[in-house]
Amino acid sequence: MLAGGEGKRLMPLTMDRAKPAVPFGGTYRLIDFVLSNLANAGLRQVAVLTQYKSHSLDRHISLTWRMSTMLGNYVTPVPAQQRRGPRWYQGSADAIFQSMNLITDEDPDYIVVFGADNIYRMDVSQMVEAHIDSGLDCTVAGIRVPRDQASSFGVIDADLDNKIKSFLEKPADPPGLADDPESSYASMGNYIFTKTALIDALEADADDPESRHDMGGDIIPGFVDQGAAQVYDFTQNSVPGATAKDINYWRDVGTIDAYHEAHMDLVSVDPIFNLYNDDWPIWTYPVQMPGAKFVLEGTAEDSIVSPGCIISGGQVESSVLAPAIVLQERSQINRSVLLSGVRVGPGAVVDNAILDKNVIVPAGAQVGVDHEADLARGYTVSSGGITVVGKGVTVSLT
Ligand code: ADQ
Repeated sequence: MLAGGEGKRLMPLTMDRAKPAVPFGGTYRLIDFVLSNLANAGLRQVAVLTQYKSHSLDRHISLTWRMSTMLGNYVTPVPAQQRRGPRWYQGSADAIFQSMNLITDEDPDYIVVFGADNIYRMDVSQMVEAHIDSGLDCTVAGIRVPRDQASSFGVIDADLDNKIKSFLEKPADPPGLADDPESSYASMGNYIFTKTALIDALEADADDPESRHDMGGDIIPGFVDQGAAQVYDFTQNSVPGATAKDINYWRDVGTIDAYHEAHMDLVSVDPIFNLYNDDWPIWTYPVQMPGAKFVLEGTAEDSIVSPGCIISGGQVESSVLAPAIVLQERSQINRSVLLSGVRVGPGAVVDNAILDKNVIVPAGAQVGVDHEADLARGYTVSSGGITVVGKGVTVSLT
């Protein structure tokens, strides 16, 4: 698993944590989704390659994802190895290259290389089967996305039997599909390789002075050039308990707007992504806190409120509250995401905002109501109009 991404576009949420460790959905971290998909599919020998600000990620993995070693299962964080001299990983391919001893020690037939920062459910074993059946060296998971968003993805052109004809990493002007010109076929950043082919490709890449050592930019196009790559269409995948709405839901939450929007997908009455599917659970660290408490006419509508929260006369609408948040009388929280430990004082208003851990919104303060005022106070405002307040900040009144 690749979990060393810096997540610059999620700043300030990634100021002190790796992108896969960013909290999501109240009680989860982004990495829990892919690890749940692997674990539920029976793939339980997982090395998580970390690098950037990995402390909270390491802690989360070792607390949450301990597995029985007696059965040969493990999820291990692997810090940057600096195997090729004193330098960090240069790109995602270099991360795997430098951790090659993990592959040679285990000696598997196939290697599943997945990204760590997307929200979705997937039965990965179905993709493994498709890879084995094809006899090809490389399988890339693909999904249709609106063409105007496709330039942040690898874009695939495949023929009718799924063989990839071309792969363009983040093209400025992404090609549309023949049967749907306003959509493009995007790589989900999830790959399966036949072991020997991956080792050969990584060794050749390591010696190539022109390469940026990136999986999407260098390794996948190399397999495509050799005619050795196929696409696995995500719409072929199904997990038990999926709803008509959330079957094949997949979101890259790499920007503030996408992160906020994916939270809104959780909280509608008929959710676009259903966290409550027990047939394909998303696992995380269990919160050791009492249930959320509502007093003094505190209410929450179309919202997720995590354990340990006290809604003391506040009003919450279309929002996601992580554990241990306290809202005081007449406070209003609307279309917002509050991370753990946030305190909101009497009469304060939080609208279309993301408040990182332990932010304090004092009595009468407003966030997300006036973007000029938010920017003037040093908060981030996304292009989609979402205000983000960084960890531990006390919001000023003006
Ligand atoms: P990006 O997500 O932009 O595009 P990248 O930043 O390389 O690509 O991140 C991919 C994964 O690798 C993430 O899980 C990240 O945490 C991890 N990663 C990045 N650098 C790393 C490093 N040095 N060490 C360890 N892990 C690292 C990719 C593909 C696109 C595809 C999108 C889908 O390149 O083709 O469309 O994912 O989201």
